[in-house]
Amino acid sequence: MLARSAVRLHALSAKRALGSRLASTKTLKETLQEVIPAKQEQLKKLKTEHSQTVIGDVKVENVIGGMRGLKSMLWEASVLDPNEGIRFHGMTIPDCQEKLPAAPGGKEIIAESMLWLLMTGKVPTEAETRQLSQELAEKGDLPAYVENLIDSLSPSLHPMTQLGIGVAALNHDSVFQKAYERGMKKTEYWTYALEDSLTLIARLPALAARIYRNIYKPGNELPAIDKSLDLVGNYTNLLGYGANKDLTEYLRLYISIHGDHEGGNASAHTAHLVSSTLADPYLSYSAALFALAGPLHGLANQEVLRWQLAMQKELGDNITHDHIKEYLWKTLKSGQVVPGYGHGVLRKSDPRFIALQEFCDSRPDLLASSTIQLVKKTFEVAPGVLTEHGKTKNPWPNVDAASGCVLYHYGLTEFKYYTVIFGVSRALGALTQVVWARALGLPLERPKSLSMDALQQLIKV
Ligand code: CMX
Repeated sequence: MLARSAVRLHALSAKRALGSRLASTKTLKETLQEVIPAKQEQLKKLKTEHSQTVIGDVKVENVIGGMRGLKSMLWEASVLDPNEGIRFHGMTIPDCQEKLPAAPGGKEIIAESMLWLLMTGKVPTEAETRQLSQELAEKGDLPAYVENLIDSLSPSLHPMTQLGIGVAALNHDSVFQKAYERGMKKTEYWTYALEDSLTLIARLPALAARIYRNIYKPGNELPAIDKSLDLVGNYTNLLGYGANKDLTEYLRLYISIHGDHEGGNASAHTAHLVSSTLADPYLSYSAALFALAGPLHGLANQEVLRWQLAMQKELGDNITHDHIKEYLWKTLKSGQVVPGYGHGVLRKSDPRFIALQEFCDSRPDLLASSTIQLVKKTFEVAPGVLTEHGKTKNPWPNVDAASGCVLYHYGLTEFKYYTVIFGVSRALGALTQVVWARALGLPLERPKSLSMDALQQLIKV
């Protein structure tokens, strides 16, 4: 009974949303409906004609080395080149900056245009982007039961733990889960996965901002979602920084270019694995957030700032290149990693780091900031030190070497919160995959594991 009324509600709200849109503008769902059949056909062909074609070897180093480099997952939205960095459906970050619509009055890519590109492989028009913003803003309010749940959590609980809890609880309203219980057809899976994914993305700003308010600004009033704003415009507003147009533009850029980084990174892979069990998008993305909360992954942006502030505290104001060198060696000799440097796949400077540096270079206040200057100076020294140290395969900076420091400059100084912003961003790519995995009918993930004895047996053969 409950299941049927939830499904009816889903159909009704979709109809209502459709009614209020511009008649000539296609929705994201309608555009997906058009592009899915060709992709399904492409997969069918690959399956029937090339299932047995060998594309690589499995070496012992893959099995004991965290599966690095093993080509074993289908991921449509983006591909990571070790030297050139990320491409979203073939588009580089500068391509996206040139072609994807910005917010009215803004210049940077917005989450909606990136989401449209990731989902459909197409550059959205201005009208399609605005319509998606409107759709998300209309779905953006948090249900009262999630507000109460988040308000009941201890402010000492890490913001990422709170985010994961909130996202998991949102599955109370999952239309995918309700439709599955009702016995939907496999061909319908993706439509419900899309509906849940859009609702989740829409609700992330209110959830993430509530966590921020509760922990750092208790007693502050949270504004209502502004139906005329884009997702990140609303997020900055809810965080209490809406008046800072530069910070809003920075977050638009950061959240868009950080939205997907192909499928093998721990958070994206976790979402894909969990959703392959047909767990709904909320549960799948909640699991991903706990992978993101690890210091070798998403927590690195918080760690970069902690590391940099400790360096500033120890070395004072006039920090020279030699000082930084010494501090880097001290970090390495104490057995710690240098946060913000190195990468599992990249072998050059991360283009996301470069895009954030360019953002800083275009603003005099950022250029004059001692925090941002220290990021630059560290970049001038760290690759040399890491190369001399000789362990990391990539001595160059990743996106996190810069991301948190810009937030810090703009007054968002609570760095334990930074990974939450990463979590809002990565939903774009991880949930795109959840929708496509259902549209393509990808199966349950189940790689073969081996014990050391079993591995040795195989080596003998
Ligand atoms: N500082 C010191 N040592 C480093 C290092 C760094 N920044 N990066 C790698 N190494 C070390 C590794 O710890 C490893 O040492 P052991 O052999 O003793 O285990 C060795 O170099 C080889 O590692 P690698 O193959 O180059 O890198 P991995 O694929 O194993 O790890 C990453 C990649 C990102 C976890 C690692 O470079 C690192 O810890 N960087 C610092 C944390 C960070 O910035 N993370 C953010 C990643 C960005 C993202 O999540 O998207």
